[in-house]
Amino acid sequence: MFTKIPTVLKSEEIIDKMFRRAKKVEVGYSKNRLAMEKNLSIAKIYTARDVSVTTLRKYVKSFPYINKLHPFYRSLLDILIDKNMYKKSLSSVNWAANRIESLASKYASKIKGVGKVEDALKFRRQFYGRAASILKDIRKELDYLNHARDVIRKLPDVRVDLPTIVIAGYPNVGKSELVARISSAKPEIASYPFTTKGIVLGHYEDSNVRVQVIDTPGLLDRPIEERNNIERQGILALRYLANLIVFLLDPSETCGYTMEEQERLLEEIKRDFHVPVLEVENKVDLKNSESSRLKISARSGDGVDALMSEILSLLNDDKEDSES
Ligand SMILES: Nc1nc2c(ncn2[C@@H]2O[C@H](COP(=O)(O)OP(=O)(O)OP(=O)(O)O)[C@@H](O)[C@H]2O)c(=O)[nH]1
Ligand SMILES: [Mg+2]
Repeated sequence: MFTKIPTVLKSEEIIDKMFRRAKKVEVGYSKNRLAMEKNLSIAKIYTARDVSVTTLRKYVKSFPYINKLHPFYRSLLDILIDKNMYKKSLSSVNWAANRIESLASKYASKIKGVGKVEDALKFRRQFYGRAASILKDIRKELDYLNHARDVIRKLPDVRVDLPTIVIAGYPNVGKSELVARISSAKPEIASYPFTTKGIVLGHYEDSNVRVQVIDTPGLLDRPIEERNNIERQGILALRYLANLIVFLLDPSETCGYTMEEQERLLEEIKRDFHVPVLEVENKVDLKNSESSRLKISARSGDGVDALMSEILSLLNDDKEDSES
């Protein structure tokens, strides 16, 4: 989704590129040395302008407006980059492009009026000096944009337009096994800024709907209290994506966590996310509890069809709620 943002050159690199291209410019031979030098100087100035201005404007155009992004991405970027610096950088780059453009016109018309070859050369050099110094002035801003590019490109490439379920629960309760069972294709892994493991994206598909299924190893699998503020916000960003959280419990406790611990995490997620939570007990083949929760075995597939119909019906309610 964000892969089209180009690498941002350093200001020295743009200056080099600008001079390299201007140097190659030639004009047709003319017996009138003055006319020829004037044409040549103007042509070089325009080339230098085109190279630098096109480069800068391409950056301004390809970086997203953070405020127009989906709230999921917006909330992640709020934590990951300095929004003021980001905006300031883009507007400085835009300013530099405009400034170089108007200087080019100004110097071209000065050169048109000169009567001596040396004056044409002098104005050409003056333009070069000023354009280069404008580019040097935005060195920090260009560097910042390049940093922002690296951050933005690492954002998980999710489908914000699809109904989405997020699978939560302690490690080893069977989240991955469930995602693999209900996903039509092999799930993909996308990086997520607050976990080294990455999130897993699968899709459930039948003839009527397509649902995005997100497994969150390392994110929704331990008490949120154990997280620092930034991590917590990063995890909570998932609420903008999830239409439904499916919380898996393992009553057999073979996952290594007691039901008491698991219930505590469940309560915490219900409290913090403000997203409907479907509670599901997994591994019924090992232990069938007394509770009234939905029960499945992700391993054998028992109860998974019933779970899917429940999920689809809840997603449908959610859709009707948001439409009414
Ligand atoms: N008996 C039984 N074992 C299961 C079931 N579902 C998952 N398991 C097993 O439980 C173990 C953990 O399953 P995973 O799907 O990797 O668990 P997870 O929640 O994704 O774990 P993390 O990725 O570490 O958070 C694996 O050995 C699974 O084969 C089930 O329904 N019954
Ligand atoms: Mg897993």
